[in-house]
Amino acid sequence: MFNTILYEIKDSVAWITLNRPEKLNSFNEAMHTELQEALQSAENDKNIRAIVLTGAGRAFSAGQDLSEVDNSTDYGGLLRSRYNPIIQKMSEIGKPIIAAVNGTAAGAGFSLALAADFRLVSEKASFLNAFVHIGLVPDSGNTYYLPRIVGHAKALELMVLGEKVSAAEAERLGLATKVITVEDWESDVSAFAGRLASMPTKAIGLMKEGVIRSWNSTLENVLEGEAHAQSLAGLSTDHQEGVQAFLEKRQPLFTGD
Ligand code: T3D
Repeated sequence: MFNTILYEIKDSVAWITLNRPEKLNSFNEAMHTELQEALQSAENDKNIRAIVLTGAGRAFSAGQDLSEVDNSTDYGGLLRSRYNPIIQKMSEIGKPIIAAVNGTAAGAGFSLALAADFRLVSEKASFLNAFVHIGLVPDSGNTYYLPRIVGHAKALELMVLGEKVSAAEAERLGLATKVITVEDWESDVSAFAGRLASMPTKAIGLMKEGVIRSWNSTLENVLEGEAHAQSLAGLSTDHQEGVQAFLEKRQPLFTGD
């Protein structure tokens, strides 16, 4: 049903693969629309408890399809209508999102990876804040997430110099949750996604919300936010199961409820 992405569900995990390999999975209008639809569908489906975003072929994504823009393009409008809703949605989905960065992540492709909750990075992948090379500024949440992940000075350096960041360097900077060898790529990504999909989903969703809220809040507001989130988590079946399992000295079996 999609032309520019693949959407598969396996064992409570939604796998979304950007699928324009001949263009290094750069974004055209159809891919924006389809990614938005896929994310919405993964959010709505109660049986899905983790989402993996990855790319077909040798790239994760090279950002905007530059053959689709010219000097009449309304960049601000394009961001507001196509990229920003995707980045916003990723922060709102109460389920863990993993960017499985299989290859180059450049421009808005880098931003997309930053907006995920985890970045599993292939040893042959790299990150490139390519915007400066075409006289643009980082967008799609890049100026929000990058300094929060690597710190102010490093973020500005990556934005201004636009140098390639290898997988090893990404791990050193805290950009990569884990670097994975080519041989172990599929099995390790599946295992990590499966692990997240077996965890207490509601609590994870509340953690995502709490961490984002903390950046724009006072301590007082954060404390109240935590109390509110804990009341919700405390009502979940997974919480009851977690306590019961602890008391019975067994592993918990979380269902996401
Ligand atoms: O509102 C707005 O629209 C503004 C929003 C902007 C968001 C952005 O993302 S701006 C940044 C856009 N992206 C870039 O500037 C990255 C451009 N690409 C590159 O710098 C390089 O391709 C890479 C470093 C990513 C990879 O280099 P390399 O040497 O491995 O591959 P390549 O040979 O450059 O690319 C392979 C093919 O993919 C090639 O096509 P061909 O010659 O085989 O027919 C190349 O043209 C195509 N390709 C790569 N990136 C893009 C692309 N085609 C269209 N758009 C691309 N972004």
